[in-house]
Amino acid sequence: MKDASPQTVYLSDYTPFGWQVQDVHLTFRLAPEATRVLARIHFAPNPDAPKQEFFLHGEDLTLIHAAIDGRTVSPVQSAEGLTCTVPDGPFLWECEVEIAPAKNTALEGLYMSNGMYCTQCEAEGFRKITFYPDRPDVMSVFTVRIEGEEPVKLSNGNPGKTGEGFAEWHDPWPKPAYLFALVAGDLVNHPDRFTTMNGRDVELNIWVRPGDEGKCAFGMEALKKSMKWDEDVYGREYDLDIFNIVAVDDFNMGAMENKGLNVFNSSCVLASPETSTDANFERIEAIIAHEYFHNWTGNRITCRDWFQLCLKEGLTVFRDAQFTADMRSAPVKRIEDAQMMRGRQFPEDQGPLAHPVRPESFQEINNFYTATVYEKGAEVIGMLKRLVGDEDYAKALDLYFDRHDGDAATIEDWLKVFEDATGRDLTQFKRWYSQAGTPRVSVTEDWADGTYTLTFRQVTPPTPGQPDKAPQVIPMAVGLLNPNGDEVVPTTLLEITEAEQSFRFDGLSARPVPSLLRDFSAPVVMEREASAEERAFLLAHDTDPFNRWDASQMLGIECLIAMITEGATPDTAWLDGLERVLRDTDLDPAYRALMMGTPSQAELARVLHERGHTPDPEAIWNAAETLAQFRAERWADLLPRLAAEATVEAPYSPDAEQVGKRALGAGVLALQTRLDGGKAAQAQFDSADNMTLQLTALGSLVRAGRDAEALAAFEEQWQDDRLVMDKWFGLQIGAAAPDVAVERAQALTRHAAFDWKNPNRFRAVLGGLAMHHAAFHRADGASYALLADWLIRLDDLNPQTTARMAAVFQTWTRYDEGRRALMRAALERIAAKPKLSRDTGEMVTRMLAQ
Ligand code: 0A1
Ligand code: ZN
Repeated sequence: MKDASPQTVYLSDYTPFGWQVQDVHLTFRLAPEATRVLARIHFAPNPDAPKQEFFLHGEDLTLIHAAIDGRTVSPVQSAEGLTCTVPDGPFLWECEVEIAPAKNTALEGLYMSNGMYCTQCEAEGFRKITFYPDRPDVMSVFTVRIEGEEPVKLSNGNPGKTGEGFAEWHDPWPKPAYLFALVAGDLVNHPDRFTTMNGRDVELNIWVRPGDEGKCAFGMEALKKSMKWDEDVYGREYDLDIFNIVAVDDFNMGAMENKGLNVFNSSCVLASPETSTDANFERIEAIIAHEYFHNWTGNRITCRDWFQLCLKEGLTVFRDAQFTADMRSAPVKRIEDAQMMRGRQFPEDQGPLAHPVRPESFQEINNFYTATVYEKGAEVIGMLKRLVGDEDYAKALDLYFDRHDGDAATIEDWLKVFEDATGRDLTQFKRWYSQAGTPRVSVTEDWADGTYTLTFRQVTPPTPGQPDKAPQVIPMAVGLLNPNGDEVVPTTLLEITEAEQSFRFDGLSARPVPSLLRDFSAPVVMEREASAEERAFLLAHDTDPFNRWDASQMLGIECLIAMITEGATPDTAWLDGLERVLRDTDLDPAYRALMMGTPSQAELARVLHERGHTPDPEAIWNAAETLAQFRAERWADLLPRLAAEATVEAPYSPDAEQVGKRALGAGVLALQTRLDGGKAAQAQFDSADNMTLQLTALGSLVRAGRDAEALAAFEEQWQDDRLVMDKWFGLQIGAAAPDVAVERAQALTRHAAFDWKNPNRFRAVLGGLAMHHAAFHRADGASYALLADWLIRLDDLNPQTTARMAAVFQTWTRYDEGRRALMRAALERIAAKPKLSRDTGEMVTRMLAQ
């Protein structure tokens, strides 16, 4: 029997829409409170669909008039849409509705941001614009006319006629409604051009509010690099005469790949050295690439239904990761991706919100834009590529683009392409799409007569709705080192397919030290009782940069866990081994900066929980502080040397080399501040000529509790820059001591510039608090209560952002009884809110079901 809830949608219920949409003509008469949308749509019966009632989605629309083939009709309306009697053959549907973009605070459909009209239609926002079969497998050619006084009026495709008070656009590529976009406002552009591999001359623009023109150059370069890379690496060429990007201040997510008209959260496109950090620059480059790459993986080949979301997102994240690895450092990118998986996806996969990469049911699709669909979805593609090899991956992708261009495809289509291109049977591999949960892989070794045997066992713990799991295909990249540190078996890919499976290595002269899961070759947890000596050996000798880093992380975790659970002192053998790595000037500073980092406190809580302990956030905080102080003192001689290496003499550039140096410098400054009470940080703050140095220094001053003057100076300097002020709001919570962070957050919610309706600002403050492990889990529950208060308040206005942020409670069952009760109470309070949105309702119900 199905879920009692009537709104649950199931993958197994998929039925094609009964009509094809031959073309769509839309006219928008813009007005903030009363925009009129006129639609003329040609429908024809779909021969491949079962007979069905004619139903069009529509929400929050005032129907003014509807006609079929010129004759007025009176459809039956509900909260979800309308039904209507229609002719047996093809017909013309005409419809006029009224909507109020100025009142749209949910930021879905057509809304206003700072006086500018913009749209967000993924996943199901188009139904708030007009009545339509708002599903990704219904694709059509759109022609759009925008009428309004705004100087700039944009939509998808190529520009058509323009004149006094109107602009027309035509998109020749059939697309689903979720890729529709419209923007109108007082905007200025940063223009450029790109010539494609077959000589198409493409006009490029980044459109921004007047005053922001100076922050577009980096994004434009990133766009051109992305266009070139997709041609060089995937053979994919751009397919319109124009490509527009628009920066919007109020946006629920990072950006959106609307055909020919990408809309970006301004934080993900605007950049200047004075106002953006290195991390901002890197993120902007990656997101511009991601949205651009969607043109082929998402737009030209789209998803049949929303259950297939990973088809476009997993692949596009995988492609943007390849791009970043090519533009910057591959090992650094791989380590950052593993950190992301462990920090964000593993907790999801191991908690009440766990779901397969391709979910099988949902109530609100907006709740499934998750780390599992995106990041694990990308990891699954990475595994596939490792298994079939680079050449066969390229063959399979060529076949995918050839076979499915213009389709709304499924994961079955995707896997079939690999099967056909390589002759492999991917039946078992497909479990990566259907089974939720993080596989745990344990390993035992055997050594006899020159033969070394590794025996792996895999278990995937139960997840909601999936008590039993079958073994998955795990590509395990392994290398073997001799006791003298030489690599005797270079990276070899073992294919684990059984619950328990052994692999033999013959002809070895000595018992080797294994380097397992090299390059993070599968998104699994390795459970291996390795000795500290063995890890220290890998830290010193492993040729795999990921595993070298991971050896240090594991030693760090063991060290902190021993400090927390046994009151041990810090592991000096680890720190000395690490110091040797940090002193190795042959190693890239960016890599050494990552090496210097210790596991996050949330990560420690997760590992403690995995090992059967109840994490104590205060004890974790104290251990992390003690270790940091210990490192600072032990490395007192090393720090000035690293600081010198980290100094950049050249003018600021966000290139990989400079970014690496500054990252190393930031690690040094954090420790230095513990020794000098903030002197170096203050000097850096006073002299900084770029935001990376300024913000790093401010963070250190906040951590040292010497921040009053610097915070005031920073506010004074940047009060007119929204994106910089988001950093100011976030940092003074994120870097604060746990006992003051919640009061700070509370005070900041009363600050005149706390515009809680802006998702970036809301996230800076409330998200900043939730990301601070020790502060969020303060034993008195003050943070839980504050979060719940604000989520309840935001839910009426913006369900999507509320629901996403509610996930901060997903780990609630890991903690002690007191905290559990307080978090449960917070969740129950949210659940009890009158008129709770479907988005938030689904999230809290899933979390409380545990
Ligand atoms: N497809 C976009 C992300 C996105 C998803 C949903 C949105 O609104 C509900 C907005 C953007 C991407 O992957 O970049
Ligand atoms: Zn995407």
